[in-house]
Amino acid sequence: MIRVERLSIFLLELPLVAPFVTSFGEERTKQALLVSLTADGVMGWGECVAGSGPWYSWETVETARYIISEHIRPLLSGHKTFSHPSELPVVLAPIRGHAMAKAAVEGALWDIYARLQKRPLWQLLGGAREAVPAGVSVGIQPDIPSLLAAVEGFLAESYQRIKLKIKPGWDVEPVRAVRARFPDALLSVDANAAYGWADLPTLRELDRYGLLMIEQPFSFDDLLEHAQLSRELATPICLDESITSARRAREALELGACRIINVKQGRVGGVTESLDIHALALDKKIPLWCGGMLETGVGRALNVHLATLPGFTLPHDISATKRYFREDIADPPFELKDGHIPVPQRPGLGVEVNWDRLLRACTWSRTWKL
Ligand code: NPG
Repeated sequence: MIRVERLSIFLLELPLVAPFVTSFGEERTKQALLVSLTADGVMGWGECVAGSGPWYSWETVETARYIISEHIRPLLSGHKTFSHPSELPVVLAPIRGHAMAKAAVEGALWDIYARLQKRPLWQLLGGAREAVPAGVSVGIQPDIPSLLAAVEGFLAESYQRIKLKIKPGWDVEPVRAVRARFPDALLSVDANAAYGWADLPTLRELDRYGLLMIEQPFSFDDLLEHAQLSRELATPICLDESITSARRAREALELGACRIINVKQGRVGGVTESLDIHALALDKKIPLWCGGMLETGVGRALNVHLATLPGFTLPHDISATKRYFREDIADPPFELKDGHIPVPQRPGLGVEVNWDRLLRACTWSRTWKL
């Protein structure tokens, strides 16, 4: 039995090594929200993947801070004991939506659960890999030469898949240039919902470059139009933003809206929901991969453990720590080894929060006795 005693929230601000530009804007610093739970003297950590503004998702660090403090905390106080982390989503079910806020707390409970058993999390999830293939997501660059230089650097570091962020006006030309220079690279594109039917000629053009997938071309909450688009293109459509739960994943597959799913445990409401998507994907033979949200070492560790599951067969948006931060708040940093990220083998998430660095990056924190 896990008896949770304390809940803490930490808001952090960490400078990114380089600005990250997507179709919805530029990030220079990472605002992170970390959650810790204490049970039986053991502390577990979770990271909320919400951003500073409602651009990728409607959730933000501020909405998550509010939901965790004012709504999740009382539900936790009223429950307190868990025999398994998968019981938490049932306790939190009265709160509609707010997947990222819920997932952060569930992540901390999984960490405690595995630490109490002195086993690495991947073993308890049913993972079976010692290292996971690392891909890299390349933000929109100022020009083609900078893009080619960035891609060349990442390939030299042995990243297994290059994902190019695209938006109208920065799509066919960068893809053509990268494909011409690196004909054998595993290449995909991510539109973050920046296109519509009027862009069909552009999408057809992208269809000619042997891409592994086109990720979330249409609206963030659409399934139907993606199903229609899927029938127009040879390149598989991968959905990210549109898949907000296992139920949505089932609907997407039923409609033929995607042939690949990007799993972000935060976006779908936690590890338990991700495991449901994983079971569905295995059943339907749909390849999965783990997306990234520029997480600190805490969230990155959880992604690495999840990515060890057998249905996660494509390279992930899990890159080495140094690609994001000069100084992360968790140790040890994740490093690339032959294009793979080794899976932590110590108990729980297998990373330790460095309190000095955490407190230096912290802009607000609060602790409650449950
Ligand atoms: O490697 O963590 C990473 C970043 C991967 O491109 C990436 N993430 O749309 O998937 C995305 C994108 C993102 C980043 C979205 C930050 C929202 C915020």
